[in-house]
Amino acid sequence: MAIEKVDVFVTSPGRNFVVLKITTTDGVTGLGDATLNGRELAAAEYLKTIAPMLIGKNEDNIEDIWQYLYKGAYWKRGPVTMAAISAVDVALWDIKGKKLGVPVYDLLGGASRTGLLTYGHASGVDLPSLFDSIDSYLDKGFKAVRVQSALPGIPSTYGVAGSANAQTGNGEKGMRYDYEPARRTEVPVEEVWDARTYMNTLPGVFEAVRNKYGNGIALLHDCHHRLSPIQAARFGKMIEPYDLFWMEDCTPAEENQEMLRVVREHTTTPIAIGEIINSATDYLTLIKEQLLDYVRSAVTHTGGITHMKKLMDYASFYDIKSGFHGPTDVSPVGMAANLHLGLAIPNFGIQEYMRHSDETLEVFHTSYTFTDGMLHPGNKPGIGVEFDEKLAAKFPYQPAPLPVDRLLDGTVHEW
Ligand code: GCO
Ligand code: MG
Repeated sequence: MAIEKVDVFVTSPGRNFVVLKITTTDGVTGLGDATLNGRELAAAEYLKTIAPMLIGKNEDNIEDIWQYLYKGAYWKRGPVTMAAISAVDVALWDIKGKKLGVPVYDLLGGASRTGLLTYGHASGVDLPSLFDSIDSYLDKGFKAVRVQSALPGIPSTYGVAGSANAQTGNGEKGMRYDYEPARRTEVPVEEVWDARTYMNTLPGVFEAVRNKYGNGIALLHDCHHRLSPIQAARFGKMIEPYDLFWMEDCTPAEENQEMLRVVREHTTTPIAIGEIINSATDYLTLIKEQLLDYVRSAVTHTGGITHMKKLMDYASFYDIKSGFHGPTDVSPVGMAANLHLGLAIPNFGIQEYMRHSDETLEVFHTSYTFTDGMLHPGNKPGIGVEFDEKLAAKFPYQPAPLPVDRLLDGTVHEW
């Protein structure tokens, strides 16, 4: 009973993914996800560096292996380290579930609910295309929808299908927003950002959406780190009448977390933050001072199930809920890990869900289900995902860095 083999795969079925497979001496395998969008090879190299250290360790001792990788590295935290540790951690939970014949959520205390409220990504270059997009999500059964809109005079902006670089997708009705494979270049493409245009446009968009659809659906929005604290405070206040479920990453609070106090003092619009925060330690101030309402981290970027469970347990004492990151750059393995944890914790909030492309789903066989706007991880032992290595080998890595943003005067800005 020991770890015998550690394999790292970088594959690109529709987009790039980093997959870890751990095999034990009795032939049980577990999968982990270390995909770090635009920096995939760095995460894969980190895994290759730690792989020999895992051989011979008892796969049952998940916590000890976590501490060994985290404290033992001397260099703590950071996205590459935490994505790699996460992949090992999820693979070990997968193995434990398979060995015991139970789904991972059972190991985490069992199901706290019957399914996970899920939101999809609607967007439009204008109101009619936005309404079409929202309709297509409502038709699929979604009860919560993220709303993103193009900005007049700005050629393409984050989150909007149909703007310059988005792709159409997967036979789904309407356009689909996803940065890969539209952006396969070694050097990032550049986009333009203007906060004034944004703040003048978005409140009217939310008003139009509420007028058309009423108050029955949950609406979410991602500001994608683009506002200053005082702009975010004003924006949150401006959109209060439209009752958003959350505004996400309103300001880049991962560096100066105190900035969120300014936002909090001015608005009751709920705050979701953290998709690029990668350790529980980095949430301590945010949670203790109640500067956020939803934790946006993904299991796959934040040290795995072991670490995220601790983070969410701490958050639960402050009534702060989960809103785990679930874009297509979280692989189906990472997505399944999010779902198992989300089903088990008492303070689940909502789960983001962008369906992966058909190509991706041919390589990763999932057992999670989507019914009536709710996801469920399924009841297979472990995390319930299988990986077709042979097929994966047919999709070699291609560089695909995320875009870089500049202001109208050329200044580099958060994307
Ligand atoms: C989201 C995110 C993503 C990120 C992407 C970067 O809320 O889903 O903001 O769209 O931009 O995951 O890798
Ligand atoms: Mg986001």
